[in-house]
Amino acid sequence: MSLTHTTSQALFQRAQQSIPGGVNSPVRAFRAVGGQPLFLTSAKGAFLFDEDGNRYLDLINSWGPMILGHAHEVVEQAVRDALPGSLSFGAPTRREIEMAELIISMVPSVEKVRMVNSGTEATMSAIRVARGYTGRDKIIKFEGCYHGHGDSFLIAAGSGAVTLGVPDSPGVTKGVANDTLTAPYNDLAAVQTLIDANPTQIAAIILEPVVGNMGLVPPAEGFLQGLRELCTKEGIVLIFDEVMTGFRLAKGGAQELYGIMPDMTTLGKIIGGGMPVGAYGGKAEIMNAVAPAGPVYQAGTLSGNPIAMSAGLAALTYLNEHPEIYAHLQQITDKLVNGTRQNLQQVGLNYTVNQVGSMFSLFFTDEPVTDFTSAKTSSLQTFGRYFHEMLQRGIYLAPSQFETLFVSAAIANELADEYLAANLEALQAATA
Ligand code: KE4
Repeated sequence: MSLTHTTSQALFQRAQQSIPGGVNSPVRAFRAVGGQPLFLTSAKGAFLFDEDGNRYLDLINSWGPMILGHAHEVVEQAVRDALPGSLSFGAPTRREIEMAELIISMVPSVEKVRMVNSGTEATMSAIRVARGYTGRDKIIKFEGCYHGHGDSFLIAAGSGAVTLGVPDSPGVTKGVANDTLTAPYNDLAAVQTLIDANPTQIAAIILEPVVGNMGLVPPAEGFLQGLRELCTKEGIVLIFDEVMTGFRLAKGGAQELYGIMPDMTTLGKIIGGGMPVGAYGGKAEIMNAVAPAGPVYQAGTLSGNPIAMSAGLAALTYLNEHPEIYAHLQQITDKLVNGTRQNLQQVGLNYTVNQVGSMFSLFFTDEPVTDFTSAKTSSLQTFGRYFHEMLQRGIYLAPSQFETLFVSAAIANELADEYLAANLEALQAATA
């Protein structure tokens, strides 16, 4: 049965007349996998519905936020309750205090937190604060990690940047690029070399404590602890970018899972329950450098927006009060990953599958994937064929090899079976 996409195709033609590339975020355009993007109309639980009436099992979940599943009653009701009170004031509200207090109670290292409107705003602001707090200019990031589209991060960036072949984007000035040093992920020696070559000049090291943006790459044994020790020794601010991992890998994110305390944490995605919310926080001593408490300026018209806070508070409160969700996510994702490995064996393939909690990636390479270089040994052509074979079977994957999949609590065992049946057929078809 071949799904038809005629309405999506017509909408995509029309969209390209008024929106660059027809999309409001590049990775959505299917450039990495070929074909044309689907235009969606609605979603409920584990399913998405497109303009042609097709139903898909969702393994992106809006790139992470929809951990409870789509249109969850608790989040929807919270938004309905907030709507009559106007959408925005641009003045402080009680809900922002409740949100800050809840984040501080859930994320081990956060003593103070500032709300913003996206993960990019959170990471841009966090490095500015680290630079202002230390008086130093340079930062270290890791090849293949993505921290949003801030100029300082579009150097050897992952996610959509590498998917589109622009890991170093035009428009980023040499001055900015000179202050961003890069090292291979999981390579402590390379970090030490950069520190030795730039004594007392490095303000921050920022990383995805579990990488999602080159596909899923876990931290090697001792990597996070090693970075923690280096930063403590050198007076460098250690920033965990938990925009993806925050509230997903545990209530307290990767820092809870691995027991490592960063100096600052950036958050996004799940924090807004599907609404545009980001946040950055950390040690009070550092966060007190943020205006108006301190001199480092950062602002936002819609920061702490009452509707967005209502959605985020509902989602985080539900996760905080239902820790059994994390056990369910682990069980379902283990089933998906173990089943995929069995399918690979059945079709005689030795591809790599990486997983941490409810995030996983199938890499179309026989090599272990531990950093950007090894991730890039994947066959993008075979991945593209596999992506469309799964789409035709009603499974909606991330349209890029260099993205992770996100499991939602709405995916139950029988849906995992549906995924695995499609996975076996799609692997056979894509590699025939
Ligand atoms: P946003 O500005 O997109 O809210 O967050 C940027 C960001 C920061 N840090 C990490 C670790 C991230 O993964 C992201 C954004 N993730 C991508 C998915 N790889 C968002 C999807 C997109 O770009 O459309």
